[in-house]
Amino acid sequence: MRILILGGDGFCGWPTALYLSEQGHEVAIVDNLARRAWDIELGANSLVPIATLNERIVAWQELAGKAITVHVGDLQDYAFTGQVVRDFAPDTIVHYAEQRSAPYSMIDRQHAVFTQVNNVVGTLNVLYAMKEFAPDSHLVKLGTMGEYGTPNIDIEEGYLEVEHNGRRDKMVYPKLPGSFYHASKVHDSTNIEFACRIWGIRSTDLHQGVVYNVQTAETKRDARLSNRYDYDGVFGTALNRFCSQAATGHPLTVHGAGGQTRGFIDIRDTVRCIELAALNPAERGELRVYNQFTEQWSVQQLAERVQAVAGTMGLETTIDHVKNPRVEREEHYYNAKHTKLLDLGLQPHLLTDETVRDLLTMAVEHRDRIVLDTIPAKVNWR
Ligand code: NAD
Ligand code: USQ
Repeated sequence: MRILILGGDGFCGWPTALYLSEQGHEVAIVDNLARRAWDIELGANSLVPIATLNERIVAWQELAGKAITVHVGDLQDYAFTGQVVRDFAPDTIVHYAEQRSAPYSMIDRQHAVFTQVNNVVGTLNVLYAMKEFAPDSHLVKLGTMGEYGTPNIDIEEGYLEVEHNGRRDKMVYPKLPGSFYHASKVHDSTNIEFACRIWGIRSTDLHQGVVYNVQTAETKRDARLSNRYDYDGVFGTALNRFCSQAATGHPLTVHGAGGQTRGFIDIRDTVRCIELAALNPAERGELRVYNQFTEQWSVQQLAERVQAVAGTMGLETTIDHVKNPRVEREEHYYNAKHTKLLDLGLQPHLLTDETVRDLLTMAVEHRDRIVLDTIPAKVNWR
């Protein structure tokens, strides 16, 4: 297949590009390199050194003998986006290219506005480019489990059967996002559903949980292919962050009571889920929603897991219940369905002590690079 990966220089996009290229698909990347600029803005970095996008592409060509084309540009620029879609003529467009940090979106008004404009306008431009230049292509859009929030009923995959005053209907599952970032994903979902309904666009909206782990079989092949490892208080996410903290002797930063439960997925399963969605496209006019995670845990459970494995490696670790900078439920019901990707053939990598040990080993190896001041989560939701 011809697969265009928007956001292909990022944490999920880069390993996806390599994996799909390795499977024999023709892959092109679009990225405006904004993620690298946000590191500079925040004084943060990837725990594992990463090569430039150019160096990455050259290394992949050398090692795998496969070409990936790159288009550096911004999805907010419609002339650019339209031209890439027209020229590449993709079968599938995988859309990762958004500002994806909840804390970043909550820094202040400017960051909230930037996040929503970047994400919503970028996605609208992609939809218009598809309508104009590639009406039969399939949009595989990265949404988030955080669109649903933490309702007191089971979370379904996108839609809910409702009976009201004696009548029944299937409706989009109610949304309760937890940040202006998560809200931008809700706005995207609304726009995508509308575009499918009026223009016959085909789309799969993958409501992905928190991604953990860093490397895949392809990114491990050479240091120049390495994936990024975010650990800072703005872009770092729960499990990977706890491993980096254990490696530096920093207490594990559980927010408040730690009962916050989320769906999690290994990066190796992320790349496979994208392939499964691409190989089994939605019908014209159809918007499918798949919940893309494999297991659910509370942050307290994750911290205890990391603490236990770190202990076996001689890393003494404490767990700190820091005052929660976010406004979120710290104890709640959580039961989210996630069978549709399994039905398509996903064989999940469930979390093992070995994976936690790999992350800890990687973090210990590079711990001199950690900027200690960036570890605490300082962005306040209030
Ligand atoms: P990332 O920030 O590492 O990668 C996103 C990439 O998109 C970056 O390389 C960035 O430069 C690029 N980008 C952003 N705005 C752009 C624009 N306007 N034009 C062109 N390029 C642009 O993020 P990630 O962790 O790889 O996440 C990818 C997607 O998956 C996001 O949409 C995110 O919401 C979703 N997601 C991520 C996670 C996670 O835990 N990382 C979980 C669920 C969903
Ligand atoms: N948390 C801690 N301590 C930390 C970091 C996080 O207790 O040091 C808690 C948070 O308060 C939250 C939970 O862990 O309750 C998850 O936070 P996170 O930073 O790991 O992930 P989140 O902000 O939800 O965002 C990440 C990605 C985002 C994606 C989302 C999937 O950055 O792009 O959309 O995961 S989901 O959570 O399902 O919405």
